Amino acid sequence: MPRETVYNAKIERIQILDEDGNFDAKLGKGLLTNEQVVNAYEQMTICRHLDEIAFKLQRSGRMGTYPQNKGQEANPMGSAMAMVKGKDWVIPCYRENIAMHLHGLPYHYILLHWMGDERGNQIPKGVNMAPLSVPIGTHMLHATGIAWSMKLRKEKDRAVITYFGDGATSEGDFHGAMNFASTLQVPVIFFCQNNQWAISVPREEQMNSPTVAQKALAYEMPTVQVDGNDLFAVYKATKEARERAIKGGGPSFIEGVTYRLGDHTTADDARRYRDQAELDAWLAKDPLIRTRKYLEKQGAWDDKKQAKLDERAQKIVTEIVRAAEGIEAPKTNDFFDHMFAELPEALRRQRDTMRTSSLGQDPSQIGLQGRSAPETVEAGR
Ligand SMILES: Cc1ncc(C[n+]2csc(CCOP(=O)(O)OP(=O)(O)O)c2C)c(N)n1
Ligand SMILES: [Mg+2]
Repeated sequence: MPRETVYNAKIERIQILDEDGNFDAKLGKGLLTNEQVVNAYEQMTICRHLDEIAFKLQRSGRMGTYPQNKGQEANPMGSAMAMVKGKDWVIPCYRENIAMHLHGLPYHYILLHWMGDERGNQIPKGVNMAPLSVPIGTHMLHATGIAWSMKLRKEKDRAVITYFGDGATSEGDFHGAMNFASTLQVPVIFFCQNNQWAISVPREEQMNSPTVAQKALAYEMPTVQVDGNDLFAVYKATKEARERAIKGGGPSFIEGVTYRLGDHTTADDARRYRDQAELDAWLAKDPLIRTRKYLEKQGAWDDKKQAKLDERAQKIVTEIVRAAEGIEAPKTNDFFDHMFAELPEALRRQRDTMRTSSLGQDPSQIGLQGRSAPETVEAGR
């Protein structure tokens, strides 16, 4: 038996706009108009303002917890621009505020989610999106399922994009979603935001492969690595993946290499496990600075425009916070009203008595007659 190579592979990396604002005119030709880039820059700036305010809301006790998007904005921005609002589906993780907003979710829904208000997860009708997902990896299966339904229903010209982190690719759910998507050849784009960290675990400890993109090779999926802080590269890769998907070419994988400039969440302090030098190096690669440099070179941006934008962003963010905090208080009955078509008897009693123990729910029992139950009876409950 001879020895022979049965599989050869290579992973391409795309970068069009580097960190100094240099633009690869050949690769980037005709990709985005200045108007589109200005709009993207404005969106990313508004998102950054919101991010900073959300952090302060948590610190001042007005929000439970919050994961900053800071530094990663070009990934969701460039990719969401390449998808079609109202047609495609977006299945997010929790660092894709811009993508959710661009595809129709009002920003205050995201704040409500992190304030612990379920209404933040109630996606408005007509918005093709799942609520943001904190359980790592579970939602990628939903993305594959939605794409499968598109295929079964013979819905042309639609695709799904799902976002997840580098750490999520160590989950079994990730591999299940990838395998089903590949064997069924469904129109889904797996977009990994490789931000180098899974809470305090660095990428090199999380996986032995030098790229995340190569994980898709096992599923025979077209796969590419892009500079995830480069709006143009992200847009190009996603556009190509979408075109392939709607032509029946099946799923694709994109690794957007970026960096989490903030802590994992407001419950974390990244200074305890990562070097300031590493953070400084990535601060210089910030997608907002880079996009602004590009626009300035194009003569499409200046300090005056920046000052106006910052002022506008502040007003917009103030309105978003007002909408979230101004929402009427939920009714206690809401707990019961949205889960079952017909409320089971035990829950009906809980609702009517606001007590959870079967003893307390029965008004004929001592618990509701103002007398406390004997120790021995209570202890058995
Ligand atoms: C199923 C599951 N396991 C563990 C956790 C706890 N957890 C929250 S975020 C996180 C790390 C995720 O890292 P990554 O996928 O790289 O996303 P990032 O936070 O870097 O954007 C973990 C382990 C969780 N939320 N869900
Ligand atoms: Mg990560």
